[in-house]
Amino acid sequence: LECPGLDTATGEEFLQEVFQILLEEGVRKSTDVTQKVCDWKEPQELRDLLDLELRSDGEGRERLLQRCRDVLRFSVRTGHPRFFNQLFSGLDHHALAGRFLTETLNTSPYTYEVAPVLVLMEEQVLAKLRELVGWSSGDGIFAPGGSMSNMLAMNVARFRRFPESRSRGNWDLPRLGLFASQESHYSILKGAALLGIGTDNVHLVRTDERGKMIPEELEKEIQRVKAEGSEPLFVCATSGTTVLGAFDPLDAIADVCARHGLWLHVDAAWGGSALLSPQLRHLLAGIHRSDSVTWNPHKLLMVGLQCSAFLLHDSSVGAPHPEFMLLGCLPGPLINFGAPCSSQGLLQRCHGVGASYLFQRDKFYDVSLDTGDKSPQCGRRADGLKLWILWKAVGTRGLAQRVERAFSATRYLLEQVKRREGFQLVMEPEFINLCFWFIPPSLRGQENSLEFWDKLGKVAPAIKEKMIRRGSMMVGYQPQGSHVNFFRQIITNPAVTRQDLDFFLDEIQELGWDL
Ligand code: ABU
Repeated sequence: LECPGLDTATGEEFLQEVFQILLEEGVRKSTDVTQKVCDWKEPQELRDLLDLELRSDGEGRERLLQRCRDVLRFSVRTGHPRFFNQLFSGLDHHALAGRFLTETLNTSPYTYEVAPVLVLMEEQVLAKLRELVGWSSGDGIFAPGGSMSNMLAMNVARFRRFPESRSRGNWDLPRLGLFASQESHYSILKGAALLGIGTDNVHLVRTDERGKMIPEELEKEIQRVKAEGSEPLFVCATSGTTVLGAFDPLDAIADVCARHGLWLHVDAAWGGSALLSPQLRHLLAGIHRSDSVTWNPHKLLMVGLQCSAFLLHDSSVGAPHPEFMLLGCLPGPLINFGAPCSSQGLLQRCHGVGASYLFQRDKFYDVSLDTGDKSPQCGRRADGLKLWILWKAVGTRGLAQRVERAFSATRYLLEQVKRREGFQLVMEPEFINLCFWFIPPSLRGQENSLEFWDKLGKVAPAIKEKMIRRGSMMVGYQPQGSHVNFFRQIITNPAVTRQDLDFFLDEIQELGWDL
């Protein structure tokens, strides 16, 4: 113990080299259109190549640097202009700088004392997102992904209606009813299971041919569920569904919720960023009438995984949950020394426990900045910093341009899909999700035959396999409702050019030609 147990000089030299590798392989090559999007290996081949076994002795510098290169080499280049596989893609240098800063700081923004800068940035970013929703007050917290943000919404909605459920659980609650559209994100079902509400109590409301929730069907479902003796609680509307990119009619849904006194949550994980664009924000008209919103800037704004904001309209203050006070009075590991907090926001009343080792009330600074108890998490990533730095770099206008460019790129591709023989739209896109089939020459003209759709459903997976093995690009496909497998093209990366989009269609045509 006489000397430090870490060799910092060698560590810094190693890091210098890793930074070079990151810049060369992780940033430059990963975004270079002349490089492959992925270097496909079968799992066992990759296991062998990576030499994954963890041994008793450590390895030398050169070997470790090679391992760092291998991580980048054999991973998918999500920043590549021809990676269209997910709702996230691209590489923003400023946001990446934010991610480096976050990683280097290695702290959790649960208290101001360990993360002063990050807590204030998070506060600012959340306030700005709320302002774009149309709220002048409220609360919020960053969560690990949109699914968790949606689950927070369900939990807060239940707590507001039944505050005693926090301590007593679900056992003496009425049977609750949750409502979301047939096209809603699967996290609503997962959340219902996780919170003990039960997936049987999630009522999937019919959508129209564009994938939008039908408000009259919502009304009918609520009436039906009430008649069966359940208590409707929560409606999740979706602004930008995962596959079709559909936007539910928020104003009409808000009317239904107001009539029945239901919590309205908007899952705008994907479409929320349209609020930045004066031309596109009409897609979310009525969002200001909601109680809570999920918004993932890591998708369309290219902030980097992960950055999911849970935004809450409620700005009521009240006494902490009795449990919070109780823990402050009893001896035990969670004793909260200091004066009990007299007023807390809904998020903190719902989740706060006041652990004595983090949230002491007798600190010398404004403890309302100790925001960690608003979250069910303890350790939490500081996901606001990278968005703050990106916002500083490009401004609100730059963020809006990013959204509008993605929209324009989709319109260009749409025109090309309509023009080219063999490409067939699933439907006119409302947003950035372009859904289409490629019909190989062997199937053309057979649209009325019995096997046509069966055979067409096998085309997208076959083309996808070929493109991954070739490493030329990546795009997602899925079946949806009565539609057999089709491609879902998503362009969020501003590095994508018209040439990339032409290449995209040429490549599908080439890979699917002989199927
Ligand atoms: N949360 C849904 C994201 C899935 C996708 O990237 O397609």
